[in-house]
Amino acid sequence: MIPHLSRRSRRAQGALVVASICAATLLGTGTKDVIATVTPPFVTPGVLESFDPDRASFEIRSGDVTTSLRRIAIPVMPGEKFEFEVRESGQRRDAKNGYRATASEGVVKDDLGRLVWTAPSKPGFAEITVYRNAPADSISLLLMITVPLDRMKGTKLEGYEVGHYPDTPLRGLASYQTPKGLVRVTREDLSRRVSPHFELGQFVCKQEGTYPKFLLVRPKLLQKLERILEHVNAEGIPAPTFHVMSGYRTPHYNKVIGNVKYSRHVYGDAADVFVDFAPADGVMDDVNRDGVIDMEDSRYLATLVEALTKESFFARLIGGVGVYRANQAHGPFLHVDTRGTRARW
Ligand SMILES: [Ca+2]
Ligand SMILES: [Ca+2]
Ligand SMILES: [Zn+2]
Repeated sequence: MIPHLSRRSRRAQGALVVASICAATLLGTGTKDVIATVTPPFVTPGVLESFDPDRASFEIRSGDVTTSLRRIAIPVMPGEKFEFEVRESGQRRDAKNGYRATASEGVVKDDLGRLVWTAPSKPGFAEITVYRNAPADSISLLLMITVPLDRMKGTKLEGYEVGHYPDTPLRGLASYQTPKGLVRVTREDLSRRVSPHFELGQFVCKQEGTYPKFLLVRPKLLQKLERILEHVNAEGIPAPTFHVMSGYRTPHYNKVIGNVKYSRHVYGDAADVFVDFAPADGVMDDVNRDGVIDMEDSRYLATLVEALTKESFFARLIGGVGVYRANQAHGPFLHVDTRGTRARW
């Protein structure tokens, strides 16, 4: 026992032990949706005081993505001209303001603060770091140079089953256009950090198959997950990351599991997530602290997301929120996406 813990914390620690035993036993009786009972208080408020949102005091803007996260992954096509700018207090900044940018491959050209970097012709990963001198700060961009989808042989990309994207985008919407390329992922790439609290491996499709695998993860989804995670921690629910039950899905896998054709998962901006820290047992934690793990925990996470929609920053990440109950295959979870329009279910 750590001596400086308060009596309340000690009690809570004891509860955690009890809870982990209970949570390991799935209940076969009672309410169908309740998968486990726990002894409250299940989650100790403020356990993860060390949670750091890892945001810089300036922003990077590229296209419709504006972010202050100190790390974010962005997919680009081979040879694509990637344009971005540095912004602080709503103004574009450049070298005169003490900013500089370096790239692991190639050079970042600075045209009066309009920064341009040309992606290599070979798929893989590259990194751009933007530094500010005083006060010292930086943002790292992980550029994921994708493999063009026109290199598919039948329904496969380098032997990996991708399947068919819908022939026409839903209602002609740009967000439902077939992606131009997918990120090639080897086993070594799984631990690549795509944002402060998420790794590439968390978004790999759950389908069978050997490496390399292919996926897509969009920066807006990462921004949304990071903001929700920050808010969850601020509410006293300890979560170093989310358990991503399902991130990217190939159209092939999406069809196999019987999901709707136009699922946001195949477009790389949806994730089915839950908090799984206390205990980390592959099942949602009792985040609403009512002593049971059920759909109400998903619903509670949804209310936290709802509260964020009032923020102008979060409004740019608008999309779907779906609350799911447990079944034989999985515990309760929350679906989030950034489809561009509001959707709730
Ligand atoms: Ca858990
Ligand atoms: Ca609960
Ligand atoms: Zn989903």
